[in-house]
Amino acid sequence: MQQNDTVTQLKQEFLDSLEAHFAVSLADATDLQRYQALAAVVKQKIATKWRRTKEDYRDTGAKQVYYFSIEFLPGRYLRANLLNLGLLADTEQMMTELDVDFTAVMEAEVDQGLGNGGLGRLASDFMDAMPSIALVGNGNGIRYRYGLFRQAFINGYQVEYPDDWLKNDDVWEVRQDDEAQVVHYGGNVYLQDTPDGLRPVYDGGLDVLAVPYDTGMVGADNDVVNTLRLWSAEVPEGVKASVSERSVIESISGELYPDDSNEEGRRLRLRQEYFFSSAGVQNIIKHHLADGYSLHALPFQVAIHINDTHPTVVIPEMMRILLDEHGLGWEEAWGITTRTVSYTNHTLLAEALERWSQDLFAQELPRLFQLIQEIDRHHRVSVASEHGEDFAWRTSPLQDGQVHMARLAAIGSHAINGVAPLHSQLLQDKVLHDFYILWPAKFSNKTNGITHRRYMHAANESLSALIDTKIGRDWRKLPKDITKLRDFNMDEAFLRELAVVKRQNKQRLADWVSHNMGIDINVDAIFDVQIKRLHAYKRQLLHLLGILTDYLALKHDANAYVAPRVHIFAAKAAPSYHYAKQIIKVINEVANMVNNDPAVNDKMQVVFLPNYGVSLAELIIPAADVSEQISTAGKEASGTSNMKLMANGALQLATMDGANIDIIHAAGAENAYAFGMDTDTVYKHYEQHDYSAWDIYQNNPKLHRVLDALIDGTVPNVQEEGQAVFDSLIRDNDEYFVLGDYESYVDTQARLGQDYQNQQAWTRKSLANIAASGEFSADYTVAAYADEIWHVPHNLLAQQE
Ligand code: 26M
Repeated sequence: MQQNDTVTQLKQEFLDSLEAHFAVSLADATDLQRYQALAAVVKQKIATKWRRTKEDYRDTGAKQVYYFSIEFLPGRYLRANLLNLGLLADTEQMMTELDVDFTAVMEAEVDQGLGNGGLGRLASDFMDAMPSIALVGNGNGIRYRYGLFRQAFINGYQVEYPDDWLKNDDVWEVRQDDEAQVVHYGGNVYLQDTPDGLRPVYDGGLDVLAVPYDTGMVGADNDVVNTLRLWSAEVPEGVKASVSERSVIESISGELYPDDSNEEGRRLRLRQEYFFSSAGVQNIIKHHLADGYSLHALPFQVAIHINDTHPTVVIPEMMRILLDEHGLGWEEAWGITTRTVSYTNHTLLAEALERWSQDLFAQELPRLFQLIQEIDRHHRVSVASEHGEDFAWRTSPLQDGQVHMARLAAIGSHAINGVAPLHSQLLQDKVLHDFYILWPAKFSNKTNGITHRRYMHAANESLSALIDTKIGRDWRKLPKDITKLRDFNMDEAFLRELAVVKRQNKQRLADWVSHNMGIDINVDAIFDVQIKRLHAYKRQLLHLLGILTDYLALKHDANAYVAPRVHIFAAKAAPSYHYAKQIIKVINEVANMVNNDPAVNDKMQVVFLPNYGVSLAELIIPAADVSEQISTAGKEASGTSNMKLMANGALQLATMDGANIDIIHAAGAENAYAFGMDTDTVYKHYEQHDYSAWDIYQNNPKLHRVLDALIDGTVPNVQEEGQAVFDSLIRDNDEYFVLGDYESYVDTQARLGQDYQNQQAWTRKSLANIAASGEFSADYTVAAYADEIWHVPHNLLAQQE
């Protein structure tokens, strides 16, 4: 066995840590103890770099970026941290030498799920990218006591269990008592004349102590460790709170809201938004002043970015601090605030644009409400003369008894961006058009990105290693360099090796499915993957209609040609989203029917993996052949699983929506399967009211039969749910144009199935996707934010197009 000093030292540290923490030998230690002991060793290595980074930022007076997000979705840290520290290979070797199952050790770590989906995971990808390009950027969010629910299926129905993620302590976090902040809610507020001008006087209300827990965000192959700060709600010291008062306070960081789309106007949710926004801003300003800077220097020292509208209250909160606590005038405070804050929009769905009842808002945050009234007044005055009363009305934060958060964010920030070119265009043309008229220069696009480190180098180690053998390792620092792989697309030996890697990854997933679900899936079949939140607009239903089409074809004609496929779903539905849960039930029943029918079994299987999250994504994505990205055009802001799947060599079956468009463009149209209506067609139907699901149903016999299968007992055990799905399509005229895209979808699937049979040609297309994935690295995304919005330095080398 090869001797390596790092491995020898690591081994000693690991064994010492086991003894120090648990007083056990390796042989007697559980996987959890092994995990915690190893994590403690890693944390020690991070700590030195972390301290130095913090000292360096303080000593150089570097401008700081703060990324405010109501969600972060980190998943597991151990493997990603080892990778970024350059210790993954050595740790693997150590575990081999010790005869320890390293996978089992890593799986003992809890998957930290303090987010719902794309938005939260994007925030965590940015937390990986920022230190990796030596950008001074920190996260600011909520340390929910319970994260997103754990999902199980019982009789095909989704059942939710609490996510008690702190049961075993979080090894990575550091509680920072001396950084705690008081956040105030409710009560009455009066303005009193004082020698310094009008000052608010508070009467009653609730004080909550925000205690931060910091986690080091480790840069890849450098010495930078940034900070993710998550706030926890506690009773302030010295306050005598009754049991019920205590529980009101602690509920503020008690649990993550499991809904990522519907505006759910709950009081507690507003309290959560204010909680981390206020604690974060107070803390930032406190440090800014302690470091000796003037408040006027704030926009030069600090950039606050708000991830969607959930932290929009930072705008009035900053005004409150500058006006009430530091006596600045309105205009100077407004200038400082707007030049500090920037805003990203993440949705085009009208029902997801946040609005709060003014009554509720005024009860919970009375002083902020006064300030929003003042912002509203200033806004109306400044736009009415030039653009008219109606325009002023439409764009005002306060309208019809509601506070419109996107309007407030647009008015109170100096930059507004969408997350893919189409999305940014639609923001300018439709959703935020009035604001674009007012301030065109505020608007830009910043296409989302992903971290290849987690989704490729860590989750698909053998793929990255194989690529290294062809183009060296520099592409890991400069992801666009992966285009050099294109030189090898005629290298047949290489294509075979790529296919071997894919097959191993498919086998790994098949083993998991066999072990956890008792279903043996065919690794020679196409792994056709759709993994994302369950939403009507994402159209898992279209995929399901495709499955039923194949099923009925095989049942009615034993000689029908259907390329063997394993359909793989994973998705959580919001607990209150009844329709989404009905779709889950129908998919599960179809899966049961198909998987237990020997007449079709060798041609098709359907598996719905429970409890989708970051860790399951890391298992599924490397195994995917096909990436289903089939949202109604104009609905998906960007998508990010599309990028992760592409980087792992899956071919897109996709509508021209969100970043799908850019992925198809980068990979080449011949290396993807685009289908369906485009955005213009969708909008024309809206304008002309000429879409008829009924007509499509009547005129397409194949589709007719598929839909009838939902309600005539063909699919068993879905009396109610099958009818509900049928009604949404036919009676309610199919809001998301599933039937309108059906024909195009099944035709494209058929062509794809044919193409897959030529393995070499298919692998060449797969290679084209991998080789084009570099531009979707979050390193570039974050660098673009840094250059164009935050105005902070970084060390990512600018690259030629
Ligand atoms: C709202 C209020 C209070 C608490 C939470 C929310 C909330 C949380 C998440 C609302 C929406 C949330 O998520 C929306 C989301 O995930 N959007 C997705 O963002 C991705 C990253 O930009 C895009 O790739 C997806 O297209 C977009 O759907």
